[in-house]
Parts: sequence; C-alpha cells; structure tokens
Amino acid sequence: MTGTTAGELFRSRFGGTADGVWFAPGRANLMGEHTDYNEGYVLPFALGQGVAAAAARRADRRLVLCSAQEPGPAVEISLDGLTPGQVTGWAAYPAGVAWALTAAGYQVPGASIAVDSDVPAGAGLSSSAALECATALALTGLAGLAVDRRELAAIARRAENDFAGVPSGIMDQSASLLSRRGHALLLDCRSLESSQVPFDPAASGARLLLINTRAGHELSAGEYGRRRAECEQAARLLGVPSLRYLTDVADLDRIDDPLLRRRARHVVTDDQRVLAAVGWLTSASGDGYPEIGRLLTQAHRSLRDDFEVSWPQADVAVEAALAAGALGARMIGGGFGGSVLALVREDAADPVHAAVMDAFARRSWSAPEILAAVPSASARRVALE
Ligand code: GAF
Repeated sequence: MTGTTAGELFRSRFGGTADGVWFAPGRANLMGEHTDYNEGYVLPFALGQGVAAAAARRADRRLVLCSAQEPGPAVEISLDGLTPGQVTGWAAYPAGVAWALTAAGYQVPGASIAVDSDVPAGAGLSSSAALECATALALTGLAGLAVDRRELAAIARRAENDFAGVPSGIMDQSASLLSRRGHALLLDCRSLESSQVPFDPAASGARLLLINTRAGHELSAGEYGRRRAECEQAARLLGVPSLRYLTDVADLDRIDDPLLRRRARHVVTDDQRVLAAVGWLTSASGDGYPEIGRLLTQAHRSLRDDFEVSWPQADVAVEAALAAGALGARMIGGGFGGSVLALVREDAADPVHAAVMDAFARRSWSAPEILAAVPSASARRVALE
C-alpha cells in the first residue's frame, strides 16, 4: 500500500492536504507464539500490507479520526482529560496512542488523521498494532519528536493494553516498528534486545503463503487472558518469575495439573523452536527450509494440542497444505481464528493453494483468502503523491 489512498481520503473528508503520510505494516510470525508475555523469544516479520495514516496538525486540542474501513462520521476526541474507557471501537487504538504518548511525557498536538488499511481485520495479522504504530509515527512526526522505536513500541502496546483493554504482549508493535526487509526480527521479550535474522525464502526457491481462514478472532474475548493466567500460575508453581526461565521440559514434571503442564510445555518448546529456527536461518550449511517447515508443523501441533488455541479451519488448512506438499504450516497469532502460515517450495505453491481451497469448499466453508507473505520493511513516512 502507498500513501495515496489515505491522502485522498484525507482530502475528501477533511479538505486540504495532509502534512504527511505514515505507514506501519502488519506482521506474520515465523515462530514463537504466546511466548512474548512469558518473557520468551519471538521471530516475527513485517508484511508488505499495513495501515497508512494521512495526518495534519490542527490548531485546537482535538483528535479527529476517520477510516476508509469504517463507515459513519469522523470520530472527534478532546486530547485534554483523555481517559481509558472513554473511546471504544476502532478509534480506541489511535486515541490510546495519543493518551499513552501523553502519559510518557510527550506533547501531543491536535491532529486530523485519515487511515486506510490493506491488512484484513480479524485475520491475526496485527491490523490493530499497525494502526497504533502508524498513529504513533504520525503524531510524533507532526510534533517533530524523535522517539526511540523501542520506546514507541512500548507506548503503542500500552495504548492497546491500558486504553483499548486488550491484554496483548509486545510482539506485534515491535514487529511493525523494528523489522527489516528480507529479515525476521528475533526479539528477546525479557531483555527486549532484538536482532535481524536474514529471512528471504524467495532467494532459496521457497514461498510463504498466508491463509486467512476468515474465521473470526477477538483477542479481548477471555481465552487469551485465560492462557496468560495459566502460564503465570505454572511459573508460580515452579518458583520462577516467568516460563522463560525454564529451558528443559523435564522441569515441567513437577507440575501436577496436566492442563497447566501442557500449557507450559507449549511455551518452553516454542522458545526452543524459535532458537532452532534462527539456527537454521543463520547456518552456513545451506538450505534450512525443510527443517524450518518441520518446526512450523511441530509448533502447530503444540498450539493445537498443548495450548489449545487452534480452530477447525486452521487445522484443516494445515493438513491440506501438508498433504499437497508444503514444507510446513501452522496457525499464527493469538488463535481462535485468523491465519495460517505455510512454507512451500515454489513449485508446490499452486497445488497447496488449490488443495486448501478445495478442503474448505468440501466443508462448505467460506473460501479462504490466500496472500503471499514477503518479509518487508518496518513503519516509515511515505510519499504523499
Ligand atoms: C497476539 C498478541 F497481540 C501478541 O502479543 C502475542 O501474544 C500473540 O497473540 C500470540 O503469540 O497477536
């Protein structure tokens, strides 16, 4: 997506020209699911798809927001006295960013912002984080503030947790703000240290398919919070600050409750899979994609059986993709709806695409949307054409 459509929306809804357009990508996650809030490792990458925000300063203290994806009049909010709970729906994310920037001590100017997105909403591809990050860049850009990107990720996460009331971890905002084209982002969610891991499947004759199963997904709906609480309980039982401190699944034998043991086993093994995937991506010994494919499929089974966050359409998409020759596939994101990521050799892309479509059609499910996922650049200012 370019800034053009957001710029046009700005002109038609607000009149005049925006001062600038800022773009923030959605993300897919190669490995490390439900590990971020356990202080573990994640390995996401930015997508080419994202949210563009065309913005201009206002002379008053109001934030005026409109979106190409949301019908109805623009949402107007006073920046003074902004409090959590005051704004609901999609506008809670950009309003939350203004609130969190202010809480962090930054002077947020009044602004009119028009947003447009090509990240499918509810597909587990972090459309909300992209909206937060595009708003954060727009507001800081309009104010001429230089805020470190790691701090900006924490501010955007705070908007989501404390203003919009969604109890997510730090992965999505970090992926949107810190990724690099042709790389995945290895993030240690305990130290918040990150590094860029070369990840360019096309250069090895492979491709990533994103299968939006079109099954609904709502992070604030209780299950995500319940998983967090179960992980915290398992860590408490083992006397560690978080599940990140466990590196050996044998340690989990000390948990009597089988459900908590399975939850913890997913987290510990997924942390291990992140490090194994980084090992394959950085190994000098050649093409690690078959091994990465195996890790993806293992991760899916762990999310399905141990963490129990998969959903029927994801399981069917994964099995259909594997049967048609994918190197590996798994659900991504929080779960209970959203997308599957499949790693395929170039020549298997069409058969996998057809097999997944067919598997859904045979069950009379809505056809999935299948997109190419290309590791892309992080959030940035774009040209206003
Ligand atoms: C969602 C959350 F927003 C992330 O923080 C992360 O926990 C993910 O689910 C699961 O890995 O995307």
